[in-house]
Formats: sequence, C-alpha cells, structure tokens
Amino acid sequence: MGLEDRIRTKAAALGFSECRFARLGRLDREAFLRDWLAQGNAGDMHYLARQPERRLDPTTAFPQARSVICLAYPYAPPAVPELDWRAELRGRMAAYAVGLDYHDRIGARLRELIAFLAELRPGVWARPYVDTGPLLEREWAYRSGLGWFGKNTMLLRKRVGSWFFLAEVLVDLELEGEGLAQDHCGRCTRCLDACPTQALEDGDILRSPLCLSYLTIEHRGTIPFELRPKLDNWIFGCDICQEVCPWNTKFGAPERAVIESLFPSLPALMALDDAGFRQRFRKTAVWRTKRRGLLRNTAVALGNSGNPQAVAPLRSALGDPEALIRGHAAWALGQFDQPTARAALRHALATEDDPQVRAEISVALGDAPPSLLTNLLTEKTGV
Ligand code: B12
Ligand code: SF4
Ligand code: SF4
Repeated sequence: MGLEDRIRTKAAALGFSECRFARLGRLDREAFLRDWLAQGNAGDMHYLARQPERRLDPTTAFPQARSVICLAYPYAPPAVPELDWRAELRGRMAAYAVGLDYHDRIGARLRELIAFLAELRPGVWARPYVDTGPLLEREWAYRSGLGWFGKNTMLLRKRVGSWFFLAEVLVDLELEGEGLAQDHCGRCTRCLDACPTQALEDGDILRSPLCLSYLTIEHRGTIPFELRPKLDNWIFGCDICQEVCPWNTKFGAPERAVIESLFPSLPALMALDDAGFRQRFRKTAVWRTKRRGLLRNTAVALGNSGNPQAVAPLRSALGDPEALIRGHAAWALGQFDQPTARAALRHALATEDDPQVRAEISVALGDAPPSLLTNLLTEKTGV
C-alpha cells in the first residue's frame, strides 16, 4: 500500500469521511481576497486581513512544507422538528453546535493522525489546522479535489452536500493529489434566494456583515437595528443556505436531547447567569459568543416571537449587568404593544445610565427615531 493509501485508511478509521492531498504553493486568489476585504466583507473579523502572504502561500511561514492533507469530518443535522417556535419560545442553533466543540473533537483526531505519520516517516514535520490559523481551508480542500465551491461559498460534495467540517495537516512530504472536483451547482440559485439578508452574491461572495452566522457568533457589538427582525429565532449560527441545497442529505427526526440542544427554550437561556452559562456551554462551540453574545441574540429572538409570554423574561433582562443585553431586551420589548412592556421600559429609563441603552429604550418607546441608534453607533466606532 502506498503512503497516500495508508494515510487515507488511518484517516477513515479516525472518522474522517474524506482524505485528499494537494501540493502547496501560491494561490491565485490575491485579487479576490484583497477586494473581498476592501469591500468590508469581513466585518469586524479583522484577523482575516492579517498575514495575507501566509494565507495565500503557507510556505512563506513554513518553507519546509510540501503538501497539505485535506480532511472532511461529517456531522448529521437533524430534520427540523415540527414545533411552533413562537408558541413554545424556542431558539434555533446551527447544527454544527451540537455536542462537544468540534475544534476539540477534530483536534484530538489530527494529533492521532500526526502520531501515525511519525510512525510511518520518523522525523516528519507536520502542522494541524481546524479553523485554528491563517489558512484558506476551503481553498485547499478545493485544490485537493475534496469538493467544489457552492454558490453559498460552502465546499460541497456530490450526494453528501456540505455537512462536514474541514481540517488540514501541512507536511514536509510529497503527496500526490487527484485533481479538482467538478462544479455541480449548475443554474441552481436556491441558496442565494433563501438567504434572509441577501448576504450571498453570485460569484462566491459572502458579505459577512449581513450573514446571520456572523451576526450571531462573530459580531461582538450591537446588532444593526434593521437586521434584528431577520434573525427570526436564529441565536447561534445559521444553516438556511445549506438546508435548501439539493445536494445536502436529509436526516431523520432529532432525539429529545438534540431538540433541547439545537432548539433551546429562550426564557431558560435568558435566565442563565455566568455560572449557568459556563456549566451549559463551556465545552461547546457556543462558548465563543460568551454569555453576553448569546443573551443578546436570545433577546432579539424573544422580540421576534410576537408571543406575549416573552415579555416577562425580557423585563428581567432590563436589569442585566451587561449593557449589550439590556439594550437588545429594550428593543425586543418595543416589539410588544403591551402596557407591561411599556411600563418596564419607562421604569428602566428612570434608572439607566448607559447612553446606548437609554437610546434603545427611547427608540423602543417611540420617543426617538431609530436613526438615534445609528448615530450613536457611528459616534462610538467612528465609522
Ligand atoms: C471567517 C469564517 C466564516 C465567516 C465568513 C464566511 C466566508 N464565506 O468567508 C462567517 C462567520 C460568516 C462564517 C459562517 C459560516 N461558517 Co465559517 N469559516 C470562516 C473561516 C474561519 C475563514 C473563511 C475565510 O477565510 N473567508 C475569506 C473569504 C475570502 O473566503 P471564501 O468566502 O471562502 O472565498 C473563497 C472562494 O470564494 C474562492 N473563490 C473566489 N473566486 C473563485 C472562483 C472559483 C472558480 C473558485 C472555484 C473559487 C473561488 O476563493 C476565496 C478564497 O479561498 C473558515 C475556516 C478557515 N480558516 O478557512 C470557516 C469555515 C469556512 N466555516 C465553516 C462553517 C461550517 C460555517 C457555517 C456553516 C457555520 C454556521 N452554520 O453558522 C457558516 C456558513 C456561512 C457561509 N455560507 O459561508 C466551515 C465550512 C465547511 C465547508 N463544508 O465548507 C469552515 C471551513 C470551518 C471548518 N474548519 O470546518 N464563517
Ligand atoms: S448562513 Fe444564513 S445568513 Fe449567512 S449566507 Fe447562509 S443563509 Fe445567509
Ligand atoms: S443551493 Fe444550489 S446554488 Fe446553492 S450551493 Fe447548493 S447546488 Fe449550489
């Protein structure tokens, strides 16, 4: 058995559904990446603009690196259960968030794969990645023939779709690849049409500042006023442009535990203090948002629910120690034409010190126009 086949066999035994190889070198995406960044498509993920040379050519940082082992690690999103989220006040999380954080799950397997390589080739140099460094992971996976770039910018495989993570190992070995995968999007535009914020543009462009995944996970501050209703009940990530893709496998009904994890009770989340958040999410991907991010999103989803039962948890959230949460709870209460909601807002205004939260309350009460919030944000960020 050749070296490539032995690596493939080991990768399969470790749970990777695909294992392919590509020779390293300079990518021809410099202009695309530069324009994408210049047009503000990275939002405040400033790290994406760092080390462009290394992103375009990993051998600038590691001259000894010759090839990249590209791996796919599958996950199985459940079919969406038939529940009325507004009536039950349930949020929605992206399927990848279920269980142990994938960085940990996959990271452990990459270490095992590297140990195996060291047995095969003592003294081998190897460097693992799973979303952990300046590497254009989808690009390398594409080069290895692992899949094609869908119009939703996801890497896709025929029949399997895009329900997999990517991981890589850079090595100083010369490994043979198998050529590129063909594009099978054809004339389909389902993902472009289904995106609730039109974040996707034909031509493999994703405008992150509009993407719910970005807004609910990566974006740290205030969610733009006009985008809040678009969140619906998405409180961590978004799977819409994958769910509509005809290549994506449809999975069965979820178990109860998965429902509780991916469709959690919004009032229960709103009640989490720091210790509660830590206990529930410390070992999961959700940890990335921190409590303030998750409860900010939860407040918005409660506001979008139109269910009067959302008012009580939102009133409590007006007393949260985090201004970000208080501000979004104020907006959410403003979505209810209810005397209790208005009374809570008036009461909060009497004691609130934070200028951003005061502005949110005034807008929620209809005492000030939404432009007040935009102006305040502009003043704060200087953009
Ligand atoms: C930043 C980031 C995000 C950002 C921006 C996403 C984006 N499209 O760039 C946000 C927060 C929005 C995000 C969201 C999600 N992400 Co993300 N994300 C990343 C991260 C860390 C970097 C991506 C990056 O560098 N973007 C920069 C832009 C310029 O790259 P790009 O959009 O891929 O553009 C490339 C193509 O357009 C291509 N290209 C340009 N022109 C042409 C022309 C042709 C002909 C071809 C073929 C290609 C091509 O070149 C560009 C550069 O490679 C990667 C991990 C990594 N280090 O790579 C994970 C990663 C891409 N994300 C992943 C996942 C799972 C998600 C979500 C599904 C999570 C969720 N459910 O909420 C969503 C999906 C949203 C979407 N439709 O992309 C997976 C994707 C796995 C897969 N099967 O593709 C990755 C690889 C993480 C991992 N290790 O598994 N993500
Ligand atoms: S993840 Fe959601 S918001 Fe982002 S591009 Fe896909 S459908 Fe649009
Ligand atoms: S939904 Fe259609 S256009 Fe979008 S990635 Fe899937 S096949 Fe391609």
